[in-house]
Amino acid sequence: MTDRRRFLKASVLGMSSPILAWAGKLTATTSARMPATSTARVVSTWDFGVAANQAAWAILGKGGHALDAVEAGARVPESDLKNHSVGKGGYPDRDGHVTLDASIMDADGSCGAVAAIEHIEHPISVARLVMERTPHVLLVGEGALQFALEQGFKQQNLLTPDAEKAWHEWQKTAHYQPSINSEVRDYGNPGRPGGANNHDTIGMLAIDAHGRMSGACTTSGMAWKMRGRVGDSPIIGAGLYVDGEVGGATSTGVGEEVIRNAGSFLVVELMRQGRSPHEACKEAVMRIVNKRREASKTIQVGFLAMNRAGEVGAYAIQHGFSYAVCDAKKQDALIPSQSVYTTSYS
Ligand code: SD4
Repeated sequence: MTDRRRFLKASVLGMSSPILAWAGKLTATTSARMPATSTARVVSTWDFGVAANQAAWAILGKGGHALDAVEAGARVPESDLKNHSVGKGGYPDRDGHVTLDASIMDADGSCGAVAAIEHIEHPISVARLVMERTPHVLLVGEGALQFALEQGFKQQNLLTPDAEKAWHEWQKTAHYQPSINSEVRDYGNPGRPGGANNHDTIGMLAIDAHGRMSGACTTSGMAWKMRGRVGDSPIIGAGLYVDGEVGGATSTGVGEEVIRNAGSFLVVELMRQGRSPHEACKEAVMRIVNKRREASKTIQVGFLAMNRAGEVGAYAIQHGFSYAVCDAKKQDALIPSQSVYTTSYS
């Protein structure tokens, strides 16, 4: 257990820390009332969101643009070789290929994405260039790689020895069956000790000091997936959606369920209708659960949202989802999300 997790766990038990008091407000049944729009803030999924937020804050704290902030933040887990769910070091598909998905979106609806791109460490930066330098939204596979190389990105091997070893271990018992639900054992464990199926996406949302909102999402997708499988993360409206007039949302977990329900778009539309970020995330999660009661017991989906006033909310199917919040007052807060199932699955 990391020091941070230990601290959070101790805090949850002791209910004494100021961070927990703040977190408690954020995770109350309605989102906390947050400072005015002009106050910069960045939020990210999972514990590795803390480091990503700090990179984003280096830009936001100086009055920089939210778009630059989320790109810089997303690049942190993309380069973290210990993170087996994002970027370089990510677990491969069942044939041993590391394929990456990423999307980026700005307040005015501009967006770009890449799916199933290989050999490029920073798909989020390629996604940004798809947005800025092409007439398209989404490039996939070979074409995405070709575009990245044309733009000067370097081709490299993303399959690290650790990830390759885990893939070989998986092959011993998996009978070539693509993975989809096995991650729940780790999601169900708040400590998530980093087992072979430990798997999460980073989704980030930022508001800068000028009130501009942007979002980013990047992942290596489900470990041991079928070759060619693409999840929710690069699909605008599924893994990420931002509307500067309302707010933004992003997701983690089983992408197929998020895509089926146009998850992040749904969260933003619910906020447009007046729901708080927390209420909107909860309603989107319940839409998935109510459609697939039995299946939902063994899968994880989590949504994270922030509205244009800077209010933050999250909700997940399984216990164990967390999100990081960073602003001028606090740089490293990690907050447990509420969930449908409140006890550990495993
Ligand atoms: C996907 N949503 O590819 C991503 C993966 C993920 O936790 O978030 N896993 O479906």
